[in-house]
Amino acid sequence: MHIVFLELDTDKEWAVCSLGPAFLASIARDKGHTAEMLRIPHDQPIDEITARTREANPDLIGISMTSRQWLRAQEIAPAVQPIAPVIAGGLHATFSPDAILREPGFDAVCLGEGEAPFAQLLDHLAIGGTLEDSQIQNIWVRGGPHPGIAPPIPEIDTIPFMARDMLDERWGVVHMTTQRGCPFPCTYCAARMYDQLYDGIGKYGRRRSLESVLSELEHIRDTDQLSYVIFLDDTFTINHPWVFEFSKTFPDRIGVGFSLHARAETMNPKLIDALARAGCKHIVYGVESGSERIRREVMKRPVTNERLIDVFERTKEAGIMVTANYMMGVPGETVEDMQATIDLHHQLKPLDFGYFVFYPFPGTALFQTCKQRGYLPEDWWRMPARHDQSILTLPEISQDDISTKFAQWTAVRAAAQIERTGAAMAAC
Ligand code: B12
Ligand code: SF4
Repeated sequence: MHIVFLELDTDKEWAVCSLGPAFLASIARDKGHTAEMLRIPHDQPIDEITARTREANPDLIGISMTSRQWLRAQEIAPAVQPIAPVIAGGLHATFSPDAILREPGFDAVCLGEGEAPFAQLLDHLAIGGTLEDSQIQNIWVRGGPHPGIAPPIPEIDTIPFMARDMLDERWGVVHMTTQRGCPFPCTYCAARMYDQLYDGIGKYGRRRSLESVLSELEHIRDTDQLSYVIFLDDTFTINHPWVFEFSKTFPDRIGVGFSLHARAETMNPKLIDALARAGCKHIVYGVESGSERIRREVMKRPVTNERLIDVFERTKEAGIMVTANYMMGVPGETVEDMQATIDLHHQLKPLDFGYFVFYPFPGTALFQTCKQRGYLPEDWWRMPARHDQSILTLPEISQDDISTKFAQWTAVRAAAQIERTGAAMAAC
């Protein structure tokens, strides 16, 4: 069978594609099937997409979806479905399966971790079965009953390495995951919802052995090109013994620079120094709010501003570039709270930063809050998941207040760019 995954670019082409299909393509190829990825630009007309898909001649079409990709998927799925059955998966599909199966164009949705159910589905289709007569846990077929959820794969070292041709990687910059799941309870975060999906069924949080991670990197270096590693784990710095061991071994066995995402609360000076010595060049920290009240009461992140400032300083002192991510427009936030985030940013002084208007991802605790309190518009699932405009009607702040703050952040960014350019010119 030939499986075609459509990678739906939204506002821009990301440097790396969805990782889910890269794992599933490996599974399919191990079983003797073929798989390819068609990258779909955000403005490609539907008839061209249909023509490309028809030319690829799929037996099954897979679409991986974040909430932002969902609107585009609604346009594309009905157009390609006459060519082959369409199955959706990914974060958004897992937490909004009923909304997806209500729309035309989707034959099935894969809930949660995809490797085992996808393998079973391929086995079933390969012997002449159909999606309709499949009865596979985690694969919810249109019109059928909820399929139930199987436990996640207990030992993630057994999952085959990603099929890297599906990721569109360039110049030897490779993307890696060393774990699945995150133990923290942030109320706005979609990633941690997997824990709730598997509550009472199995443990979603699992880390690969160091040996598995290093041998994948050595394999890439020996067979292709390896110049830099981007670790995409939600929080690379949980499980300190693992991270210290990694920091000792990585320079000798791999010896290239790398970047990672971390939660500031997990950092300490020893860990920062160990990572810097191992080749860490860049850390992305989620700060989210400058208001300790909002972090503590709304986001379930009871860290102090003082601690954040300290971690940022120590990271920079160790020679690691820092990016901070901020959010605005969460329930309970006031205009003063949003300003506190900008004020904290000026104290943290990261090299780079991202600023996002809060969007309530389905399945999260804050999504439930918004739903219960009537903050969500009725047709929220048909609206784009944007990061520059709020879809919520909040009692404390208006959509205009949020847009004004977003514009203020844009001005902060412009000023930072001018400052950087000035510093670079002065250094010349
Ligand atoms: C790596 C990453 C990226 C990468 C790759 C994206 C991707 N989808 O893989 C890049 C850099 C492109 C990216 C960009 C963005 N991301 Co991002 N990203 C992640 C991150 C940290 C890891 C994803 C990952 O590697 N997962 C590992 C794989 C194995 O898991 P998986 O994706 O769930 O896939 C499994 C199953 O879902 C299933 N499956 C997946 N696809 C399919 C398809 C089919 C057909 C089937 C059958 C099964 C299946 O099988 C897979 C294997 O088990 C997650 C956090 C997280 N833990 O999920 C955030 C996350 C997915 N990103 C998020 C967001 C918000 C964004 C951005 C909007 C960022 C921004 N603010 O601009 C953009 C949007 C990208 C887009 N195109 O829409 C949110 C999405 C929330 C939501 N409900 O939509 C997450 C959950 C972060 C968060 N904490 O909330 N991101
Ligand atoms: S630490 Fe990051 S990945 Fe983990 S729950 Fe919080 S926001 Fe999500």
